[in-house]
Amino acid sequence: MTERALLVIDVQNDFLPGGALPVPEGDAVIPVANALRPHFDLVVATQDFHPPGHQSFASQHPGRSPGDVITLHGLPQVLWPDHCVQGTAGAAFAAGLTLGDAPVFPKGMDPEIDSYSGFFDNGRRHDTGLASFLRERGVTEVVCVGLATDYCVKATASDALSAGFRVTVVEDGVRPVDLRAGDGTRALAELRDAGARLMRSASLLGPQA
Ligand code: VGL
Ligand code: ZN
Repeated sequence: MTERALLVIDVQNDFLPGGALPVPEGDAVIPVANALRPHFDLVVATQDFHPPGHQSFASQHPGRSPGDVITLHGLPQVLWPDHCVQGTAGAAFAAGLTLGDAPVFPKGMDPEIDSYSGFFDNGRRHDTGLASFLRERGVTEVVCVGLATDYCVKATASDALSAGFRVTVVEDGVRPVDLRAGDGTRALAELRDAGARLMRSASLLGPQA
């Protein structure tokens, strides 16, 4: 039985330098994900996959700018540049990323609600099926790499903990947006306090891994 799965979170062109919502050094997670992949029997990718006109886009809120925070259906919502729109190159996985036949769990398709986590949308209204998919395959631990530490990695790892998985976040395999300086560092500290293990990829690639 597969016990550990690698979760490759939102490693998409729009989150890379030069993309619509660039994560500083976002491309640095690609070689880490590629190096870890052969060490796992099961690899799963999440994909931010918004329809045009998604309500998380600042462009849908006249007078607002990316980075502003509004209330959307009762939830705080950071407004973003248009990004990861279905069918665009920006939504595609990074060219250098090797995913093989990894199943893909798309999220963020409901135009009215954002979805940082690969498990649930931000209002926990819609379950992507990822938790049951992993459980059915005997997964007890998820190892997280991808983008961005302070949004989708944080939400996905946190929901994985809530769902009862052991969670490892690969420190050198994630990068933050850091809208506010220190957001990424704080996100990792919060995940650690919630029970996640933080590890460097080198220790997962070692002979004991
Ligand atoms: C993400 C902001 C908006 C992410 C997705 O993948 O971390 N961040 N949509
Ligand atoms: Zn998004």
